[in-house]
Amino acid sequence: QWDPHMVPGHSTIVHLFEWRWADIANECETFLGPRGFGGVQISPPTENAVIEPRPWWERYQPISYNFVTRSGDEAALADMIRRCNAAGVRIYPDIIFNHMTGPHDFAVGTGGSTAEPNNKDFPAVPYSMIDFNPTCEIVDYNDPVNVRNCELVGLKDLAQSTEYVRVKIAEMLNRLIDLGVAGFRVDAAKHMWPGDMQAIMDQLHDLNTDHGFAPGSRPFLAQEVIDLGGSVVGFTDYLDLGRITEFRFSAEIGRAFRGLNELRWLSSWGEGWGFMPSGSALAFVDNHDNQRGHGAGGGDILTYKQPKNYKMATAFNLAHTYGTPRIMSSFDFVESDQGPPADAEGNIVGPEFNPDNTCTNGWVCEHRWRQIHNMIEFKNVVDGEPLTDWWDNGSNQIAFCRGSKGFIAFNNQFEVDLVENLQTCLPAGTYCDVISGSKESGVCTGKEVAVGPDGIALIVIGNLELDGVLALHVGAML
Ligand code: LAG
Ligand code: CA
Repeated sequence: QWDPHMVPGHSTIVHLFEWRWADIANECETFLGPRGFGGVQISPPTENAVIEPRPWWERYQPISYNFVTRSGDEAALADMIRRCNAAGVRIYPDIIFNHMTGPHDFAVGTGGSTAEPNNKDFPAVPYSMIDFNPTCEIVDYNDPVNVRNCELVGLKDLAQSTEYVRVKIAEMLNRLIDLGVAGFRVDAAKHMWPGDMQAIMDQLHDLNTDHGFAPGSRPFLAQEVIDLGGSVVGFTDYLDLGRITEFRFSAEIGRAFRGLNELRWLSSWGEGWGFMPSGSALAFVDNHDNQRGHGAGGGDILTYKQPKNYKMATAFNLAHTYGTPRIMSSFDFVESDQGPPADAEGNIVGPEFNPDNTCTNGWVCEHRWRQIHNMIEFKNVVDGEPLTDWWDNGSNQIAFCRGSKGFIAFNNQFEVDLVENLQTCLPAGTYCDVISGSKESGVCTGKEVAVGPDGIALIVIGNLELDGVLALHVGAML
């Protein structure tokens, strides 16, 4: 299902990677809801195997379907979903049902459940040997049977072809739907047969009308299918089920905003680049895997570690009409396996906030960067408007309008300023650039731009400025 069921006036999913449920509830009420964010992708809520020294990826190793993790227990999860929905923010849990935890003789979970993974014995679900595919390793990505029925990095591969396994998975998803989630991010979808996934989805409840969903609403799906083109098992198998991660978006936007591909080529961005149809795509600059070299996308993925380029790429994603955008919100890391900020007992230590809204305690909180959350507002203001009036300088300076409601310009030209009279498509007046500042109490803390009666304005982005982007919208008219 393709509709994320967001509340009118809201858009965009933010992945609050490894956040605790209680912190997400507060974030919905104090920041995300008031600023028009559409929803949160949350880390997996199902109990996972405890792996020392607590890498982030232990959460991709389920041991039971109890909702108890380092992010909190079921009561905290339920409270968070209820409060986020009340704040106008939807919740999309990351769900792992391709596999259970991997090659260990004995494992203990974050809720105290135990399992003998090598014997495929998971009494807390319960699953036993007959619920798994025979052991084999994924070695050939051009063989659909190998990709779907063998083990991904040694993780015990569930047989979704059996009715018992389908029922256990559907029961778990239905408990989340009844708690009020709007849909799911489906981990490792590429490693499951589309027909088996369909059979599971057919067992799901409609979304819970007590949380404001229209009667008959079906759960949104963001299926994780890594497909950079040219593979035998690709996204096309999953088009009938729901949205799909468009990894070529991530790889190509990274190349463009690193200066490895001229921005002028972005004039045909989207299907024109061979991407999947806009209505099928989840569009992202980076995700929790490829920001640290896991998953796919190559070495040119942009992350918070390249802030200027990253803010430009994110602004482009949020200004463009292609796909449903998801933005990443990270914890700071040095090692790719490193887990979230935690105390000596391994309890996650949540973020605290500086006066300028940014995070402390080891959390990066890209979604709280002014240049990013102001672009969420831009996206909401220009909702439904077409992309028009593309301009470029034949190289790395570009601009476009969103109908008569928004205008954005980028300067990625090496050592050259952008100084041009450009068509903004906006009504005449003075506007606040929401990248270099914000409109606060009627005053602009950044650049002011005067738009003439013909819609033309002098646009200036110096090549040494902190942000190579300038954005105007009718909500930031002075
Ligand atoms: C995904 N999408 O399809 C997730 O986005 C990705 O983060 C998951 O891998 C993967 N599928 C399986 O759910 C992550 C890490 C892996 C990690 C795995 C299981 O990227 O590195 O594997 O979660 O925790 C780890 C070790 C492996 C080991 C395996 C089993 O890195 O070396 O073989 O655990 O013990
Ligand atoms: Ca599988």
